[in-house]
Amino acid sequence: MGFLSGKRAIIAGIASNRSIAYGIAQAMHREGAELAFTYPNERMKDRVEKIAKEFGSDIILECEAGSDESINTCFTDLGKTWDGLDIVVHSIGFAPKEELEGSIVDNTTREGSQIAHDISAYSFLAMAKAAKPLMKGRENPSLLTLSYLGAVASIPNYNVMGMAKASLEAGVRFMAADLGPDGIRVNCISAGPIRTLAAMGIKGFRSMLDQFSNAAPLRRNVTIEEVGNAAAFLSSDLASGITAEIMYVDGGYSTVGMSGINKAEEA
Ligand code: NAD
Ligand code: 0WE
Repeated sequence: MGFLSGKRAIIAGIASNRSIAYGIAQAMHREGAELAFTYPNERMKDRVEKIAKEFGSDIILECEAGSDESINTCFTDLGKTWDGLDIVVHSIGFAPKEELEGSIVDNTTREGSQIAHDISAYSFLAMAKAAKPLMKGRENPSLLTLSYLGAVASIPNYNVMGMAKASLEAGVRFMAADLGPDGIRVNCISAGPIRTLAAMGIKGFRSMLDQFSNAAPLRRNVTIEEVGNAAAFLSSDLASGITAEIMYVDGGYSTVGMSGINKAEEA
């Protein structure tokens, strides 16, 4: 019996089988959770439906992170199928592409900043608001979101997304304080860079992966399977004492002040 058997989870943010949310679905499915999935718009519906089937699920619901109506309808409809909910996974991030290159001071716009914060940070709170009635009174319910090192340290080109992730991580702490008395835990995984759709077309991503694997204590990149396993743990009764946590699944990269000899020199 898996450590999530009897748990019901809704997963937002699957776009492909390379998505971090896909790795999370794999791990949660393996550990016995029942899964529901969201898609942002009609264009993505068929893809998500196919992936849901892989995990034995036919619960797919529209959830556009920028719309309260869409988010509320999603959870109201989920409540018609499930009488309770144990796990919410928010694996959504977005900024207009032009915001993610060059000088943050020159290139960030008020509108771009609003979009980045709305979709990447506020939407986690909006989903918590809508999910709360279904989660109250369950055993060890929990919310989980995904962040990146750019929340706490500057990274070339990540720019306004770093500001949005800082807001997301602060939200994790405030939401944990607020929902803790109801028994609801709120946690975050800060993942190392992974080649997903959201990483496609980011200039120099290849060299970022190389830099990362040269400097990280584990001397390699991390996978969606590894993030998935940590997510399954944090969402399980095994983590019943853990809330407001930002857990790094990054091979130790974030703790290195200066990296040692690189791979080329090691060889
Ligand atoms: P991905 O492209 O597979 O997933 C991003 C998801 O966000 C997609 O499913 C997309 O549909 C969804 N999304 C975007 N705008 C939306 C909207 N308005 N409404 C609803 N959904 C919307 O990429 P990923 O790398 O798996 O990203 C998942 C999360 O992980 C993001 O929060 C990202 O910031 C974070 N993250 C990614 C990396 C990385 O290197 N890939 C590292 C650390 C954290
Ligand atoms: O959070 C992310 C991805 C964020 C992201 C990516 C895109 C690309 C397509 C947000 N919005 C968009 N909008 C688009 O139109 N990551 C952690 C991956 C990532 O993105 C970077 C990175 C890393 C790492 C962007 C610049 C620098 C590093």
